[in-house]
Amino acid sequence: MSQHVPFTTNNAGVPVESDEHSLTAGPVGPVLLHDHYLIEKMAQFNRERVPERVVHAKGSGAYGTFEVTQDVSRFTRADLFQPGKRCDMLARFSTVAGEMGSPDTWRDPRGFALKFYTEQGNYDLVGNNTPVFFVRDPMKFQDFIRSQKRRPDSAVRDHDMQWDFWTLSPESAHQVTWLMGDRGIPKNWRHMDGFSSHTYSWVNAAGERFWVKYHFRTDQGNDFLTQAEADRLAGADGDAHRRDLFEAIEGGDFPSWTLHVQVMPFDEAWDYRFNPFDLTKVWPHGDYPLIEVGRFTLNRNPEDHFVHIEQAAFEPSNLVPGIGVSPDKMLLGRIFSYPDTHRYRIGPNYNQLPPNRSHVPVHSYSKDGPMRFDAARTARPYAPNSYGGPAADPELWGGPLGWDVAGRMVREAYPLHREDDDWGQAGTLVRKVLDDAARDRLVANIAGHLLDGVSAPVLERAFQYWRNVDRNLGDRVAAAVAR
Ligand code: HDE
Repeated sequence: MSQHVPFTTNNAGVPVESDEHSLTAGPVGPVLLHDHYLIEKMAQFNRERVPERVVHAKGSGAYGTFEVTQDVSRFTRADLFQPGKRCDMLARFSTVAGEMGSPDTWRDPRGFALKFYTEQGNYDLVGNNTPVFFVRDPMKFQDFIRSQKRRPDSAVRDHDMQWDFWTLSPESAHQVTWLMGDRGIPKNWRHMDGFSSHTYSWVNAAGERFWVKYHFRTDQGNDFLTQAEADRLAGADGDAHRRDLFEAIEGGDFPSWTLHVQVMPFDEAWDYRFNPFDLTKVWPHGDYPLIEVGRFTLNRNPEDHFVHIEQAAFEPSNLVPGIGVSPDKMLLGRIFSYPDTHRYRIGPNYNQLPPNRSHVPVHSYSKDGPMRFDAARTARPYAPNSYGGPAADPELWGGPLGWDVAGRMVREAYPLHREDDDWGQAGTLVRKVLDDAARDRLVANIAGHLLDGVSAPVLERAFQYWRNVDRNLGDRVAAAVAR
């Protein structure tokens, strides 16, 4: 019994004459230019790619649902976090430095990008699986990334370059300790936590402001791969993490994460013992305990990876009423950078594409541009107008969300707090959080990395870097490299 299959059409819906044979002048004659279906196929193929993300190029994701489980309305008026609320969402996980086809199990932080389709538009939280970052000023980000990517001459990655940058940037110590430890290669994306990393601000209905950090704790439990397991998988199955997430969801085993926040009262920030906006620091849970907010569950694979994941455009600038930025310079830099990259990578109308479309009506005044899909919502495309066009409603935001600023313009480090040093929290992680076995793996991972092409004077600086984190750790690394 023959199954019904649709007949092939060209992109305009017109039935095509053949899937296999181009139009020629006789069986041995030249291919004819007016075979426009052949031309359409070749031309479309040449345009199948959009530029890959300059960082976080390799990744994948899924759709899901976020639901509030606890009442945090005393801290924020954000609609999506009010008791009883649920919303659709999209998550994308990624490695940072590798290209689109790179192995999922390379040692690297993992991106943890979330988009919540709220009743007040899209809210994006674009974090990592680490609570801290390598640098604390957006001015250093491009240099940092270049030190981790390929050399201009050989086009291969170079550990000497990586350690050169790290050892000259002591603020990287905390994040590099995470990276070289077990969390540097999660077993898969389902078995890792996610963090906002940055401090954000929240404001409640009464106008009281708070500083918050987000923690998404995996309900599957944290798990990791050893360097040897990861190296094997990198060759055997470069898409191991992609495959794992897709197959888990396909099989009905839906992964979930529980959202907690740390909340700092607004006025405590200014004389806290270290700068609470410094992205290289965590807030000790003893000072600011975790408060549960809700849970998200991923339950739907995208029907088309390119449409829903490659074209997904996450942007920390997508903030909704009740949630604002903080004085974290990295966050402020990112507020500019992401929409800019989307306009370049996908096009100025990227917000009309399926993964990026708001689930509530858009009443913006923007119009036209390449690939415009939505008609302008108003016949009078300017504000203010007296013909019923959209008008901003300041009440929705309840006033500007920010902090008082004064002073002259400077290019300086953050003002010093009492405990701002670069090594302390990395040392605490090594001494107090890791057990003996995890410390042994940390030494082995660092030494293995250093033995792969790191030379003097960078090597000596690397030993000192680890001695600064923890004297004993540094000595053990030096001994392991000398062996
Ligand atoms: Fe990103 N980052 N980043 N980043 N980042 C991008 O945006 C950038 C930073 C993160 O799954 C880019 O769409 C700057 C911290 C994730 O689509 C780009 C700075 C954190 C993703 C960009 C940072 C992140 C990106 C590349 C320093 C964790 C993938 C393509 C000021 C808290 C999102 C794109 C996805 C992607 C810029 C630092 C996380 C170029 C300038 C810190 C998860 O715009």
